[in-house]
Amino acid sequence: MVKKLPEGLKSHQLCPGCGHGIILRLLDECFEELGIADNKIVALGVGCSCNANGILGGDDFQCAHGRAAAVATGMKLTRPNVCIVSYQGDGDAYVIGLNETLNAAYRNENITVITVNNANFAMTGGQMSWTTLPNQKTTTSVYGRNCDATGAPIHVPEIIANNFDVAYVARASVNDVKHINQAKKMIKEALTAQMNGEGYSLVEFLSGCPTNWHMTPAQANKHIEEAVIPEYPVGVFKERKAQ
Ligand SMILES: Cc1ncc(C[n+]2csc(CCOP(=O)(O)OP(=O)(O)O)c2C)c(N)n1
Ligand code: SF4
Repeated sequence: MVKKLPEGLKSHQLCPGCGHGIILRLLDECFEELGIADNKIVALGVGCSCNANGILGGDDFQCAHGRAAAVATGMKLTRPNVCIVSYQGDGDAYVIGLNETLNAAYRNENITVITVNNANFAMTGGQMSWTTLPNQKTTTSVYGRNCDATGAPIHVPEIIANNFDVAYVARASVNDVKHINQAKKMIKEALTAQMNGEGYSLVEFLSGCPTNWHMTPAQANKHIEEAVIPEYPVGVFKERKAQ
């Protein structure tokens, strides 16, 4: 069965096997199915996430690197009835923009943050990120990440869920059909939490980057199952329904 593409979705220039394409399609499907395709703005991080600019239907805004959660906060305060979503890579949201990410969660801003964790700074050529796995080779950890020197992989969803009074936090994966179906439900829960005024929601996606991982798309999906998910468990970490 061929599934109809969401109305506004356009073709893209991402690498074959890149997780961004699947995540953006899921996002567009959720906007359409929740009836908010014409009542949402996406605040874009800098990175391969910028490609969303030409893919997603409707309004988006290109933010400075790391600042999408702060921009989304401003959008929501001035347009409280519009669904506001930030779409950011792990380097954008968890390294250069960690301050903005945590502060928006700390204040329980009524926005939805989508992060794409591909364990590296992809757009700039595959440098080490805070999410890079122990011993993972990148262009700035050529012998493999040494956590004694660099610190260990960061688990931002767990930090937020365990410390802040927010509405919804989850981690998804798009490496196989089972996870893709689960991921779509998580996006809908996060967007619904915002539309119900429950507060901050975040969904992190584990996403393959075959180009910088030097793998085929199939190898990248297998790598997510065998190496990435054991470090970053998939699941719902916080779910608060409206009182
Ligand atoms: C202030 C600033 N510093 C650095 C850069 C260079 N830069 C552009 S994209 C990027 C990495 C993005 O990585 P990530 O957020 O993980 O997204 P990905 O490309 O992996 O999807 C960097 C460092 C920039 N554009 N602006
Ligand atoms: S470099 Fe990686 S994250 Fe960027 S488009 Fe290619 S596969 Fe996707």
